[in-house]
Amino acid sequence: MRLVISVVQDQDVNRLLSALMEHGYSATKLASTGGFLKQGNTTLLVGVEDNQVSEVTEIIKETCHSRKQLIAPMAPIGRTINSYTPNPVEVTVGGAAIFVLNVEDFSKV
Ligand code: 2BA
Repeated sequence: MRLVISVVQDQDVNRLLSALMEHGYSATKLASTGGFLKQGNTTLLVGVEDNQVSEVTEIIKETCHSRKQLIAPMAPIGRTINSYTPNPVEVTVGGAAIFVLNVEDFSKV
């Protein structure tokens, strides 16, 4: 069994959850915050059989879009003076960051 952990943008999460449910997958939605932008995003946990990983990954790819985001000048993007940004910086966020972990054991009690 595998655990697919995906960090997705909030704008994509409802469509992604609907698509996962339509295909019969269970998912857990966690509110999360990106370390770089310090903005909200969503982390989904999906426990699947090994042979289902590619389908879940494909659903995530189809549903989650990349978006460009500007970090305003002067905004602190870290805790040190080295992360000070004098000019606007454009970053491309998403589609999704996907991690696939081996699951040692899974049970429902
Ligand atoms: P954030 O950490 O807020 O990052 C948002 C976007 O900022 C990233 O988009 C990337 O384009 C840019 N970025 C992140 N760190 C950077 C850095 N040190 N220097 C320059 N630009 C940087 P994505 O790569 O699509 O990531 C979207 C969100 O997914 C991230 O939000 C974070 O919450 C999560 N994520 C991405 N990679 C991760 C990883 N290796 N481990 C854990 N979470 C990750």
